[in-house]
Amino acid sequence: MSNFEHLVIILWLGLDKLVGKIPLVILISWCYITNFVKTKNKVREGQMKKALITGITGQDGAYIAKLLLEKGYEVYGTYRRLSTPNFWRLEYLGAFEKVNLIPVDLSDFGSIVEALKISQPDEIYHLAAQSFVEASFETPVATGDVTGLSTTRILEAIRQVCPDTKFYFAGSSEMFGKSGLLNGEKPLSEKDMLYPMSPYSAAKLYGYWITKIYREGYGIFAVNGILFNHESPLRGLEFVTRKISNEVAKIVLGLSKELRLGNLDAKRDWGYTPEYVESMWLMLQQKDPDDYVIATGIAHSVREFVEKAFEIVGLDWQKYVKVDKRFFRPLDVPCLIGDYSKAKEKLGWEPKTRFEKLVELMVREDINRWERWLKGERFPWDAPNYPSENKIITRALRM
Ligand code: NAP
Ligand code: F7E
Repeated sequence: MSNFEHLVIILWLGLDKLVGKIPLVILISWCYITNFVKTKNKVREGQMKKALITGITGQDGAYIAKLLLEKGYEVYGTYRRLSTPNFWRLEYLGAFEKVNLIPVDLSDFGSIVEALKISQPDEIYHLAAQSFVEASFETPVATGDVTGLSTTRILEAIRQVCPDTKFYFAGSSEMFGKSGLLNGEKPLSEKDMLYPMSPYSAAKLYGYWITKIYREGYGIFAVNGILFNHESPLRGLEFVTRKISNEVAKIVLGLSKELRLGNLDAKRDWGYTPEYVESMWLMLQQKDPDDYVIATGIAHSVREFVEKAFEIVGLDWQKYVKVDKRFFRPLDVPCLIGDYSKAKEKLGWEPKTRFEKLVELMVREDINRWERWLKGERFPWDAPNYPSENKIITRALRM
């Protein structure tokens, strides 16, 4: 509905007591019907932009789907067939019913081509990946295929089917790897050396370079977002921030007794995901394609995250946290801090949510969810189905 239509309804509400409810119902129905017709006409006239999101079921995929819907896009998302459906994030954000889903296997070139033909997108956000660094040490070959090589499959499909489509690749701060250490904890910019320290970041580096090659070789509008860690209540439970916020919530409600973690000394530059997906969209609205670092410019250690999370609920973290070898990695980037000045200058993008606020909003949301759960309320949410990590035999346990 337009602002004018909202205003009319508010004024009418004032008159409602005088004239009764029937005219109000007619007016609201009329506004919704005209709005629906306008939207349909926009699609028919080709004014409405179309976006295709790979990895729409993940944290970033769900948030960018919501953002694009709010901007009036027609949104398509690819998903992979799983034995148990995984649409909880889209449902949580109220976006599930509003997006179009296309089954795609990223190892299957034909299914990617089909998805481009069905959606005819103006913009593609390629977010699907085996995104967990620790798991990439367990499955290095599969990670290379889905996180790295799938990027070439999509770019090649764009080149063949829709060369005017704009393409976003989800690059990662992990690509800087050892550079973070060699730099003496100086914030890293687009000009710094890329020096991966995991099969995940090596695969991302491949995706990053193939994106540049299709940009320079074929003139495709292809950009790399080099995003530093970004978190939210929709973050996967295996990542350290959400693992902490979820377990702190359970401990304070008497549902758990301890939190087992790996390297507490690692430092990361943690930002808030809804702000980071906005930067992806901004990158595709520029006149020319380019690559951008997105970060907050400040890093904190895992230990600091833990301290802050327990402080919020008034508990002493040292009584609950146990260090467990299983969660160490054969190689771990010690410190990553990003310099986002180019994004600030060219995109007008800046982070808003700082570390303390981020930890607090994640812990409070997990407490809220467990409280609702304990009262018997059922809603789409990952934690109740999450298995105990005690059964997981990681490579680090065998080293
Ligand atoms: P996420 O929550 O782990 O989501 C990953 C998405 O990829 C999910 O939709 C997942 O589908 C899909 N996927 C995984 N393996 C797949 C496969 N073999 N075939 C098809 N789809 C597959 O990750 P995220 O945090 O949203 O991150 C989005 C992207 O940004 C990823 O490429 C990640 O590497 C990159 N990135 C993330 C961060 C960060 O801090 N979040 C920072 C830099 C870069 P299922 O739901 O079916 O598993
Ligand atoms: O680890 C340490 C761990 O798994 C952060 C992905 O989105 O961001 C993410 O990758 C740090 C590491 O994220 C535990 O060793 C300690 O040093 O939350 P994480 P990540 O590896 O930084 C980048 C930018 C991406 O691109 C990735 O897709 O925390 N740590 N103890 C632990 N980590 C985990 N997961 N679990 C622990 O128990």
